[in-house]
Amino acid sequence: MTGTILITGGTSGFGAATAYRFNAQGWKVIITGRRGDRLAAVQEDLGGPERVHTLEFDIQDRRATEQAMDSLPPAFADVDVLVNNAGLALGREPAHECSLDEWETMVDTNVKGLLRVTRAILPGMVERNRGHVVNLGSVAGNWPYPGGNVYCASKAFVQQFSRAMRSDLQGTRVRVTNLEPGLCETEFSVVRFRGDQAKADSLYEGNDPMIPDDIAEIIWWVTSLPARVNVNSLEVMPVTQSWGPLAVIPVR
Ligand code: NDP
Ligand code: 8X3
Repeated sequence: MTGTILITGGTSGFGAATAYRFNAQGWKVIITGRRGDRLAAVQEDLGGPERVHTLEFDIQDRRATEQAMDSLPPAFADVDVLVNNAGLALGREPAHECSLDEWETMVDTNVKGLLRVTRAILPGMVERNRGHVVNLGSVAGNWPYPGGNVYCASKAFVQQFSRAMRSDLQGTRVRVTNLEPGLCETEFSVVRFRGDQAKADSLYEGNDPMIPDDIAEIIWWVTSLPARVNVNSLEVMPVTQSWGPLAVIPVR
């Protein structure tokens, strides 16, 4: 089967890897992001404008997002798979020391951006009675950790929104999956540590993290299962990662 996939955040990491994975299977690909040079490079690499349509906008901007979704040319307008992937974490400080601006950036991107794109694309899927929304949740939506605060909360939102959307879509053939990865080496940590590459590298070094192709393969798998099957949620970690004990420490 081939079709059209829209991937938000297609300029790096999971999004770019997913664009390559689906392109290799003959799918038409729409990628979005703020970095126009990256969008152009992926488009050129994957066969040009007939195979890849690019949309350059900031997903925090509601009007720009709606305009971008409305601008899809007819050849790319019937989206079969939507991967709500654009997102970020900013900082690892405890809640009482965090920047309110950074908290709002995470909410505007991970929560509001995802809602805006979904609201624009979902009606067409329901009308055509086919489609699959894959949301990028995270282990952070399942398990709290120190310094995760708003990032964890944003991914918990994505998890529950995915489930609730499934309930709304019952009776249609539109599928919803919340994919919940753990440690995977992308630009995610450089962004989180505000450009500190050494700090980001130290998180991955020696830990054999997952790589973006692993996630792209999982997205390919969940979307190519028989149409009767819906993977509701899927948590994946590198073998090197698991849970820690609940913490008990004396109060000061
Ligand atoms: P990357 O930093 O490599 O990619 C993030 C993507 O999101 C980029 O394409 C970026 O595009 C896009 N993006 C971020 N902010 C905006 C914005 N304001 N407007 C438009 N696009 C935006 O990270 P990952 O590939 O790792 O992350 C992808 C998703 O997976 C995120 O939602 C993340 O939370 C989640 N995730 C990541 C994990 C990991 O360990 N890496 C684990 C679990 C979940 P551009 O900068 O060009 O705008
Ligand atoms: C990214 C995984 O553990 O850094 O969503 O929050 S984690």
